[in-house]
Amino acid sequence: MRKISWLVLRRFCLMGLAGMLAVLPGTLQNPGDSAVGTGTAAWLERFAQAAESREFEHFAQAAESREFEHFAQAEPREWECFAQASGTQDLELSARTLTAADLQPGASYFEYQWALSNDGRLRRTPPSPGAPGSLSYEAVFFPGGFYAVWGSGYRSVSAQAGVDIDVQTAWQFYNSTPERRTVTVALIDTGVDVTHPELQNAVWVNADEIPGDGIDNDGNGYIDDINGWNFCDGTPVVTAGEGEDHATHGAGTIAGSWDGTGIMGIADGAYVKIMVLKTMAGTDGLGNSENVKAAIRYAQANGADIVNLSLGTDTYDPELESLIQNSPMLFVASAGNGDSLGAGYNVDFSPVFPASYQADNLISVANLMFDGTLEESSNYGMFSVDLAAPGTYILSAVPGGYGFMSGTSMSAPMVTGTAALIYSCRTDLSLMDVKQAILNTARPLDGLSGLVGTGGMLDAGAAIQYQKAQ
Ligand SMILES: [Ca+2]
Ligand SMILES: [Ca+2]
Ligand SMILES: [Ca+2]
Repeated sequence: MRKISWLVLRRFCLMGLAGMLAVLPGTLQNPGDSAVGTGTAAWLERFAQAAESREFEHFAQAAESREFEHFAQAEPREWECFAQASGTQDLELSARTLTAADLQPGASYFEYQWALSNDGRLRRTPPSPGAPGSLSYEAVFFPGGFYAVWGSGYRSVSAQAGVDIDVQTAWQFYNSTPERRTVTVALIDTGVDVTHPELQNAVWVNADEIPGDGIDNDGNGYIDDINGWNFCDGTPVVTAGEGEDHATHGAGTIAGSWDGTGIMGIADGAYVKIMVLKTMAGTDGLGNSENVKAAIRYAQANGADIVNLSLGTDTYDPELESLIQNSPMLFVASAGNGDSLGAGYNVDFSPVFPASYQADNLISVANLMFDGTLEESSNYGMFSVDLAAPGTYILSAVPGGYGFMSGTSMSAPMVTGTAALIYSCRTDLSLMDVKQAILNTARPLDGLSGLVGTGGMLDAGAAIQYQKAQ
């Protein structure tokens, strides 16, 4: 078999999928994030085998004939790959994903976390013109070696040193403060790998519930809900085994362990606890408003402070809006990943919910590229979107390992993690103060001017030192 040394994976196609499904009434979804990482090894193997056989031609032809739905339902990752290959005659197939050689067990991966500390070395090559009829591609270079190439159509980007959330200043301040408050963060999302070494000590535990006895010990209406609830299946099993890279990744960004190995979460998992509320099912991460509303009610009734909503729909639900507006919790929502062509759009005019709901306790987040501009696929809006945060080539936990993912679904957890870090050590601030701290200290960037309300990006180092106006 041909040696696989590159990976072709175009975000465009997941966008297409998201755009197609977004019109279904009442359908919520994770807004089209793309992903590659150690968790995708099985898929890569299948891709490699298919590429060696007639099967690939079959898939490519079928994709051209627009049997997209079939592939979306059957094998989304294959669909994504084969669909983007359609129309090509001379496809160069090569793939290389992060391996054990790149990410040594026990090593720190902090240098890969440009969102937290950007030294300016990360770059994306110009798309190669390629041979006629072939895909062009670009490589993404991290210090220590490239990890992947992505599909055509994206501009060349070189990182700007310092375009990061300045987490080190935030941690320095955090470590200088004497008080800690326990903060519960509800992740309304897919399930989470709660046994992941990055997360196992940061998962919320319902202290009033005895797991596995078939009794609702705390009388909250949910039997054996020890880490949260699976609203898709009506069970306490929050690790259900599919599509869980999405929420596991977000959880790692928020509270990945500070143990010197793997990634660093923004907040301290010793005090910030992840309540897992699975509402999004399948590898595509699809859900509905009823489950999201039930999850919000659960979060509020069981002590959550902050709710991360890396999901969206174009269907307005007044009950959901009212539920958010009248909640004491702070909500953080993704602005969404653009249209079917992967182009970000203005959600002031074409709203994405919950990001476009008008609520004092809601922060909506766009995706910031590592050169300080808005990512091409990120939605925006002066009235609906508050600020941008890093969301592209984000390394975090995925079931069984680590992976890079991109999208506004990765941007929202940056804000959620920062809010949790601040709220845990700034016992003088309310959750609404924390929102003001984050918005009032957003770092203005020319590339964000006129696109998001603050015209700026998340600055955790500044936000954590925010002084309330007297
Ligand atoms: Ca219970
Ligand atoms: Ca029980
Ligand atoms: Ca770690």
